[in-house]
Amino acid sequence: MADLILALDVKGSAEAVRITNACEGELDAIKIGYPLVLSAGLEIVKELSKAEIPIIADFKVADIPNTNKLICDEVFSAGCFGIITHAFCGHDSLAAIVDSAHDYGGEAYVVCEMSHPGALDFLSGANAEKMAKMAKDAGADGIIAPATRPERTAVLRNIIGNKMKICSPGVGAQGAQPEDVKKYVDAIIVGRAIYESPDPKKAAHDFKIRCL
Ligand code: NUP
Repeated sequence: MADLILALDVKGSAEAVRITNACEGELDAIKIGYPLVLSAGLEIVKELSKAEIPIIADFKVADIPNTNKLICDEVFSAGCFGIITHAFCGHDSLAAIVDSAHDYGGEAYVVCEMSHPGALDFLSGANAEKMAKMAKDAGADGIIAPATRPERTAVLRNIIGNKMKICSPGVGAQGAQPEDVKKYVDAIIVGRAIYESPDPKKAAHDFKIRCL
């Protein structure tokens, strides 16, 4: 069974709260990112926290260690439970994120292979495998691996083992189905197929059932 994470890439707090409330009882976590935070401010975390489910900041952090730590300070002080980071800046940048997340009692997830077609240019293959190994060595809590390429997610699962989580985007609008990856992952990430649905609760419920 895989959890359901809503990718809440809507604009503004009113729409974010509307979708969150509509999906009450169906979600295991909410993932926020630049579209929402740039339009509504980081204060949106406090508002969404009323739903009492973990909030993960998908900022795909990619900077020097000091800047990464400063970003973590903001994210975790705002009330987020987790952060998504890139790993291609190297082991020290990654360590800053993982250590900072753990200092706050939070979790860090590392993008290894992305779900979109252009990922095949850089963020796939041997690079992805190297980053999965780096994520494991850094003590990260999980990785991001693509539902759109389940065979690759299986390869990355073999590298990290069963103690780390895999959160897998690409289900719904990007074409993957929950059944493609649920046996390899701990959670699927679904955005547009839920928040653009005329009935977000039903859409979320249907995905949840299909993750069983
Ligand atoms: O490889 C990735 N692919 C991906 O789609 C890594 C991600 N973090 N995401 C995010 O997952 C993307 O930014 C969006 O927030 C969500 C997928 O949304 P949707 O395609 O289901 O609408």
